[in-house]
Amino acid sequence: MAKTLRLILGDQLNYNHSWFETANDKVTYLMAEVHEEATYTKHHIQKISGFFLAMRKFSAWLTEEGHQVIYIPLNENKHESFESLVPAIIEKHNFERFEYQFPDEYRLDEQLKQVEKNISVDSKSVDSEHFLSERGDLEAFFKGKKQYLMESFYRDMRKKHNIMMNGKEPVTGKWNYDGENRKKLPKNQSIPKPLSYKHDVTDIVTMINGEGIETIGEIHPKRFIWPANRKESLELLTFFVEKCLPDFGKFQDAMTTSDWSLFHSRLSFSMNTKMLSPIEVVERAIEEWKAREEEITIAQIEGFVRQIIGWREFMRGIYWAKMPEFASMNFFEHENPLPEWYWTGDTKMKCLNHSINQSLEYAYAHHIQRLMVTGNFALLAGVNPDELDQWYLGIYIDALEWVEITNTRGMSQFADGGIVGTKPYVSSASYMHKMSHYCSQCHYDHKKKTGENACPFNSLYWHFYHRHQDKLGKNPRIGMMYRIWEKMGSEKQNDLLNQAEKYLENMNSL
Ligand code: FAD
Ligand code: DLZ
Repeated sequence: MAKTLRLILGDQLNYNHSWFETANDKVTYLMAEVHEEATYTKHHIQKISGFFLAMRKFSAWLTEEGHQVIYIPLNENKHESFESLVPAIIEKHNFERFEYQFPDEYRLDEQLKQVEKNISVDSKSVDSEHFLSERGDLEAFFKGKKQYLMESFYRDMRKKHNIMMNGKEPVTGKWNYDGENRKKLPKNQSIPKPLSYKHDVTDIVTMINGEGIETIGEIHPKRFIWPANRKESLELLTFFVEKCLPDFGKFQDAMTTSDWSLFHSRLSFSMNTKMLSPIEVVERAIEEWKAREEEITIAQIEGFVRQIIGWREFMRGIYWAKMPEFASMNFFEHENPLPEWYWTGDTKMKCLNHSINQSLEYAYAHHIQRLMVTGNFALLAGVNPDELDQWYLGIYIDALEWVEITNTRGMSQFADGGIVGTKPYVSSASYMHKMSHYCSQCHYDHKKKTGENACPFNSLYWHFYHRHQDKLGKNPRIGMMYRIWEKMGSEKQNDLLNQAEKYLENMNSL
C-alpha cells in the first residue's frame, strides 16, 4: 500500500467509519484547526470551542486505537486553509496518496477538488458513511417534478429503510402526526433539567482569543456544556429517549421563558459532527417507544423520526441539488440590514429578546424559536438573506452550511421562491401568543395592531403580504389572507401600513 494521508474534517468525527476498523502503519490521519474554518463566518465561541474539543478528543481516540495522527492546533497552523495545508503536509512527509471523505459543505468540496488537481500524488474521496441517503438521491427522486415535497420524500425514506412500517403501510396506518405536535406548554408543566457537561475549555478559548479570532456569544470556559465525544453523545441520546421523548411531539412547537430546550434532544451537534449517526438515533428512539408504548405515544416518536429521516435528509438533498445557486437566492429582493439587536438580544420584544439571549448564552435555540421568532421577524422586516445566513451560520453550535442555509433561505425566508416550502412561514402576534409564554411578559401588546405599544409582528405581517402581493397573490395556500386584507378597507389598511413603516424606520430601537 502506498504511504497515504487521510484528511478528517471537524464535522467528520465518525467513530464507526470503516477507515478506522484496523490500524495500518502506511496510513496517517490529518486533523487541523484552520483559520479559514474558524473565520468563514463570525462563529459563536461555544461553536469553535466545541468543534476543537471534539476534534481533539477524536484525535486522542484514534491514537489510542493505534492509528497514526497528525493533529495541528490553531496556534501552530501556519496555513490559512486546507487548500494550502494539505499539499504542504503531503510534500513534507512524502505521502504517495491522498484520501478524504466527501465534505458536507460545497465550499470545502470545491476546495478539496482543487487540492486534488494541485497535488502530484494519486487521490480519492470516499463516503462519510453517515447519512441514510446519498447526495444525489433527492434530486433523482423528484426528477421531472416541479416541487420538492418533504412528505413524499419522508414516506419514501420510511419505506426504503423499513422504519415503523407494516409491509408497505405505516405501522399505525397513518404517516404523519404533525397535527398533534402543536400544544402550548401548561404553566405548571415539569421539564427535565437538561443534561449538561462541565468540560474545561480554558486553553482552547485562550488560544482562540490569542489568535485574534472574532467570536460572538458567551462561554463558561470551565463548564462547557456540550457533549464532546461519542460516549457523551450516547449519554445525551439516552437522556433524551428516557426523559424527553414521552413529551417531545406534543410540545415540539411550544415556547417558554422558563427553559431553553424543553423536550428537544439537543442532538444536532452530535449528529452534525457525526459522533452519532442518524440511523442509530432513530433506532434507539424506536426501541424506547416499543418498550414504553403506553407512555410514548405514536405522535411523539413519529414527530421525532420525521425530523431526522425526513427533514434532515431532505435538507441535505436540496443542498446538493441546488448549490451553488441556492446561496444567492433572494426571491423577495429583501435588502434591509439585520437589526443590530440580533447580536445583543437588546430588544423590548420579549420573544426575540428571549430567543436571542438564549442563543448567545447556549449557542442553541429550538426549531420554533429559529423559525417563528428570529426567522419570522427577519422575513417580515425584509432583512437581506445574506446577512441572516451569516447570523444563523455563526450563532448555533450545530450550524453547518448544508443544513443552515436550506433552513434559513429555504424554509424560513422563502428566498428560494418555494423549493423547500410551499408558502412563507410568517405569523402575527396571535401565533406567538398561542404557542408561547412570551406575550404576557412583553412590553408590547400582542392584541394591538396599531397605536402605542402595538406588537410589531401585527402590522409588519400585513405590510409583508401587501408589499409582496405580486409574488404571493396567486399562491393558493395564501389566498385567504389576501381576502381578509381586501375586506379590511383602505382606512384600516393604511393605519397598518403606516404603523409598519414607522417600525421599519426605527428597527434598531424596537
Ligand atoms: P430536535 O427538535 O430534538 O430534533 C431532532 C433532530 O431532528 C435535530 O437534532 C436535527 O438533526 C433534526 N431536525 C429537526 N428539524 C430539522 C430541520 N428543519 N432541518 C434539518 N434537521 C432537522 N439545524 C441544524 O442542524 N443546523 C443548523 O444550522 C440549522 N439552522 C436552522 C436555521 C433555521 C432558520 C431554522 C428554522 C432551522 C435550523 N435548523 C438547523 C433545524 C432545527 O432548528 C435544528 O436542527 C434543531 O433545532 C436542533 O435542535 P435539537 O437537536 O434539539 O432538535
Ligand atoms: C466548524 C469548524 C470550525 C469552527 N473549525 C474547523 C477547523 O478548524 N477544522 C476543521 O477541520 N473543521 C472545522 N469546522 C468544521 C468545518 O467547517 C466543516 O468540516 C465544513 O464546514 C464541512 O462541512
